[in-house]
Amino acid sequence: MQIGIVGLPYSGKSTLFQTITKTLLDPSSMGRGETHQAIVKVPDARLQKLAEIFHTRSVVNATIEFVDVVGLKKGESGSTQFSTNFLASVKNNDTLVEVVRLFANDAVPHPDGSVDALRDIATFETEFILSDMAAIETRLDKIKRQIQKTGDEIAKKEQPVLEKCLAQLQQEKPLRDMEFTKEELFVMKTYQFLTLKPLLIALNGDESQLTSIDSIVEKIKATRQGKATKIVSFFGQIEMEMSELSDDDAKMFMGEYGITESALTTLIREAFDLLGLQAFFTAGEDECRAWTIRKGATAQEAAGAIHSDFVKTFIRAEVVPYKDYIAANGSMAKAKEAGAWRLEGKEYIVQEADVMEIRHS
Ligand SMILES: Nc1nc2c(ncn2[C@@H]2O[C@H](COP(=O)(O)OP(=O)(O)O)[C@@H](O)[C@H]2O)c(=O)[nH]1
Ligand SMILES: [Mg+2]
Repeated sequence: MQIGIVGLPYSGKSTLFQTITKTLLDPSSMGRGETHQAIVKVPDARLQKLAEIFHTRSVVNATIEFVDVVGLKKGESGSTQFSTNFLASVKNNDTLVEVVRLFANDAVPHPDGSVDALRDIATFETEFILSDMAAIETRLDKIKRQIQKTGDEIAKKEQPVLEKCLAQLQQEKPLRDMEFTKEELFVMKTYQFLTLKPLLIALNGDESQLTSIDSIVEKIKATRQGKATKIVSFFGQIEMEMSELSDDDAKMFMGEYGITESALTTLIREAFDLLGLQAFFTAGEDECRAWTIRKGATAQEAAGAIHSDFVKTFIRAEVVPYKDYIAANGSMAKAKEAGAWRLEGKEYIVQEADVMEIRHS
């Protein structure tokens, strides 16, 4: 999974990127506007616990790739220019984290002259809507000519889907708010529409907003409903300082500020939720590992996440819910005695945090 971090200049994207990926960017490279990418281990206390039981040699976390998407610049007219290049690099991501500035900082003036989260959110929405509309209009023109000329069957299927999308965008609404059938989504897949991507709006506050940020989030939530949009907050500067501390010191520091969860933990949890993803585990002395699958995936699909061959060679899955597995101290036999062990077929719907052993031929 690839998460793109977007936002206006000086909203705190690179600060967030450096904090969650624990990398330090060379300030000169930031000035050159290079795109930065890093793979991050999904922190998972449950996986650590499994590894402790087995004194496991190898612990493998699930991973997510984060991209600090650069390329937004102030245009000649004074407002931010959403270049074709920028929009193209946004398209490559599965989901977007949109950093919106709440903090005041006279040393780095906001590109639009004042701090106004709702305005910044609207700016992005409008630009993304216009970009999707332009792509659809160009494509519809082509398709209509094609249908007239050759009666192309694929084009005939595409036309109503694109028209449905266009109608929504013309009402200045993003595609992610709509319901689509599987078939429609399949047709739309190649376009990588920007307003279809799940959106996580991350409000970047500062020290003076530690106590008021929750009410700011609530206020913005009230105006921004939508099934694939979420709003969270974080404290860029504070987290940046924290990331330089040892884990224990960081915990103390967080406690002092009343921050209960790091930005990384929040972002990953919310992104998993937005994308409808969940984890399952495999555990043993050699390796404890977290795997990512979509919610509603079957045992057979889960096996396929481990190895594509397992889809065909799948026989049964031994399944124990995580809590019961820990209670049985990692012993399938003990879990069986406790009545928590099950042998499931390929249609079994995997539950969040199931510990599984795949039997295959
Ligand atoms: N006061 C304050 N300054 C911040 C915060 N987050 C970022 N900054 C500063 O804002 C400037 C721009 O941040 P940066 O992460 O480079 O923004 P980007 O342009 O979105 O990548 C830097 O000088 C940061 O130190 C914050 O939470 N509070
Ligand atoms: Mg930056």
